[in-house]
Amino acid sequence: MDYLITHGARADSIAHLAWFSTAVSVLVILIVTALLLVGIFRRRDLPPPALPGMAAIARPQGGISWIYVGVGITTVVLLITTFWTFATLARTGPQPGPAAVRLLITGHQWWWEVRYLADTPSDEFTTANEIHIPVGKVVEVKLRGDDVIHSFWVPKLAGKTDMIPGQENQTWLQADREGVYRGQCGEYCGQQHAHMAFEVVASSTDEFEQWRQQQLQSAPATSGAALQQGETLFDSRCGICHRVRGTIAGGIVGPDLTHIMSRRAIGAATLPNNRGNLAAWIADPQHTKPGNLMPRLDLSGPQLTLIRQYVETLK
Ligand code: HEC
Ligand SMILES: [Cu+2]
Repeated sequence: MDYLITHGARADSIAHLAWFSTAVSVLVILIVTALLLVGIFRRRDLPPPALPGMAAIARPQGGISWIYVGVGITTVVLLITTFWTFATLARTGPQPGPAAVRLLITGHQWWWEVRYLADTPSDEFTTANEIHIPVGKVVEVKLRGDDVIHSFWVPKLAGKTDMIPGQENQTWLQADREGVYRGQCGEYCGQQHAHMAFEVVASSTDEFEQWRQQQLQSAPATSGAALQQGETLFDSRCGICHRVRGTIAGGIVGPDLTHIMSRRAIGAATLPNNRGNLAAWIADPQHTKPGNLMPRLDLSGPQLTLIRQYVETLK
């Protein structure tokens, strides 16, 4: 989350300006403190009092020149900061070239819907809370808000852009090196705002393409009585809110679960995606993320196991 050490063109120019203004601010505090201490402790020979017991009123010579110097230095520093800010805006605003990947990201309380856009509809798909991008390529990001205002923020790659209901904003990203970058909602949006996070996985073009092809697939048909039972239960208890492409589960209230097992985390980067956390989440999502919009479904132990086993096939 450290925004002063960045790994993408867009965040880099913001970071340089941030370092400059931080350095200037620290310098100003040091200089003012030093001058104050000098003012306090410097001995000065005052003229003798005109009346016994009274201090003389005297205007010390040369004080006004400090004001001129101070105003001069401040003006220069502010002008530098102003033009540097203009230059940074010019560099970070417009997208630097054609996009290799186009995304439409919608902020929901409290998770991220991520749609990969394409010219051919069959090349489009929807996922959630984990964004894969090819390294070194420009990624165009359209942003929408579903319920309240959220803000899309990946500190190491780009500054914040708001996601506003009824309005489409646009931003772009570019990662200079492979890695996993954490993103966070940057605009207070309710009870679970702090647990509205996501991850950007930047990988080589080949790896990205492999991931994309895999995400385009529908869920495989289930085989075996237990898994089929799990799927039926899932369809009736979960399918109203979650979509699993290739099945009758078609809900869009919650994240698309077609490839949930390919994701590193659940609950919008709240818990690592492993068997224990997955079971705990399905059993009682309100325990780990109180107030989130997936209700506790009061499943029996065997039902929970059947559903969990089915969900684990969604790779
Ligand atoms: C009333 C709608 C609703 C129902 C019913 C529902 N969910 Fe959810 N589910 C959600 C919402 C909303 C979220 C996102 C919560 C968040 O992260 O804030 C979610 C999140 C999840 C996640 C985490 C996904 C991710 O990418 O982080 C899993 C897994 C999940 N649900 C499984 C299930 C299963 C299994 C069932 C059925 C037993 C179920 N859900 C029933 C609405 C629902
Ligand atoms: Cu938010």
